[in-house]
Amino acid sequence: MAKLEILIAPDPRLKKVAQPVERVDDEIRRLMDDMLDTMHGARGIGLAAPQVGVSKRVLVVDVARENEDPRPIRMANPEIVWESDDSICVEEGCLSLPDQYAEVERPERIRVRYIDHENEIRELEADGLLSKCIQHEMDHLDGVLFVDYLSALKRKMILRKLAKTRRQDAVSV
Ligand code: GNR
Ligand code: NI
Repeated sequence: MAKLEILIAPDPRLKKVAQPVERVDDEIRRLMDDMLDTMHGARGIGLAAPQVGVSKRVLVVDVARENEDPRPIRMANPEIVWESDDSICVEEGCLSLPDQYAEVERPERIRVRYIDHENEIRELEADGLLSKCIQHEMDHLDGVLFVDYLSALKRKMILRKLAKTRRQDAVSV
């Protein structure tokens, strides 16, 4: 497995709508494994392919705690087939928006249909952190970041701060 570079906002590649995969073959399986490696290395609980510059509808999540056995989930072409009427507001972070956090309201429970790493169609019902994380990753496949749920002013402040940090990093190396 290989670690990939995680794109940081603002980056136009994070704003694109990703393409469905035709089938999960060795190339996609390898991408999923590399994404899990990258995500675990960055101590994240989820990662979507656009975050590593691949415009495909592929995501991985693992909400196991560090003292628990890993529980990786690999998904291609995920679709929400049901969501609960009740929603909850939880603070989110994003590996593409380092050190930025904000509360986002989303449906509490979802049922998602996807293609797994063996190219089988599966369904999964999720609540709690897993539900939040899958929805956050699915947003990435449509070019949506959690800052897009904030006011335009808050979003601009966060993106300007990140752009400035990147310019400073660029001169100091
Ligand atoms: O690591 C992550 N933590 C997190 C916390 C609350 C809600 C969503 C997330 S996903 C994030 C990793 C990431 O950026 N995935 O795209
Ligand atoms: Ni994210």
